[in-house]
Amino acid sequence: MVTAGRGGNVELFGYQLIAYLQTQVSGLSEHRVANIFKPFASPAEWESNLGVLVIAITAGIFVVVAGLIAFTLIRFRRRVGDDLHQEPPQVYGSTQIEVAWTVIPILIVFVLIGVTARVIASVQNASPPKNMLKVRVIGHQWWWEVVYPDYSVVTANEVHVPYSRDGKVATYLELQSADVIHSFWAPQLSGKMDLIPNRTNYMWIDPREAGVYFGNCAEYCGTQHANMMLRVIAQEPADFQKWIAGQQKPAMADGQLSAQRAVYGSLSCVSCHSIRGTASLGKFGPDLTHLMDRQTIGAGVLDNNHQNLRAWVNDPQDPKPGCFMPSMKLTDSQLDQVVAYLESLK
Ligand code: HEC
Ligand SMILES: [Cu+2]
Repeated sequence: MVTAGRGGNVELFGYQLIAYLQTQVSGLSEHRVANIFKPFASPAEWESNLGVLVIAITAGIFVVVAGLIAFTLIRFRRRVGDDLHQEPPQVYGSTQIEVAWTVIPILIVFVLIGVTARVIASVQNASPPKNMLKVRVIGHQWWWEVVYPDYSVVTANEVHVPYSRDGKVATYLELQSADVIHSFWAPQLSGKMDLIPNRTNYMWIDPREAGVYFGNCAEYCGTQHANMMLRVIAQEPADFQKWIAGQQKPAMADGQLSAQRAVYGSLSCVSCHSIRGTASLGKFGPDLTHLMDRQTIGAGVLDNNHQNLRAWVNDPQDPKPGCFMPSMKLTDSQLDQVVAYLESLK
């Protein structure tokens, strides 16, 4: 479901406030703190504008109503010397006032319905530009499979796309699920869209600036839902082409590492993970063909570096309890060899 017009929601306001304070305290970039009021793509911008309009209208109503209440409370308060046995003048029935307070709210509601419907329609009905890139995103408990069907590329948790300064390039996402319902949300690029089993949903994004846009699963999907993070990495179109060409290559087969590769190949990793160009053909977990290209491990739980990779392979249940990769109980030397092999997957 597209959530247009998320403004006026107390919870979100709290989230935005915290996000704002985080940027101030930590000096993190704005992309990292995914502020819906700082959109970087058309759908997000239209929705954010709508949110601001809704907040402005409802804030206007709030000021008028709260102002009248405050005025009444002060102006007509009980004062010393008031005769408590005498009723104030009673006023019954004013057609004019009743018509006004019925018609004005109805008009406001219809304006809000109208602008919201228009934004939803313009996001849904946008026709794909000629230069569109197709990316299939498949939600898994608790990671994202990212497929480029036109390039035979499969990766995980990071969606590389070309950026589009003039709106002439856009990425169309086909959203599917391998298990339960998830929801794709990169707040600075677009609204939320559910990934539903046995169904394909669509959304599109056209990030305007190169950079990393942070997102998360936005539909509770089990214990590690909060650690189902994603990154949209928008690149200069030429850099994107370079990236995709690199991804199309099969896995590096460094002759020096044949012993290490053999250790990996002898373990049951191969029944869950694919490494293109090898006999590791599992489909249950993320494709590892170009693992070292990724910034994180475990859908954002750990930065991708030597220490963390070793810790992950040693026991993924420690950084990500409940995740569907078991601790493989490797010996120290197996661990060293497997990690050395993984680190060659550039
Ligand atoms: C039962 C299936 C299964 C087995 C066996 C398995 N894995 Fe995994 N692996 C997974 C799943 C599922 C994930 C994704 C976990 C998550 O992020 O929630 C994963 C994630 C990973 C990741 C992180 C990938 C990324 O991009 O985040 C690495 C690296 C990895 N596995 C390596 C291995 C190695 C090495 C072995 C063998 C020693 C192995 N796995 C055995 C299922 C498995
Ligand atoms: Cu999810």
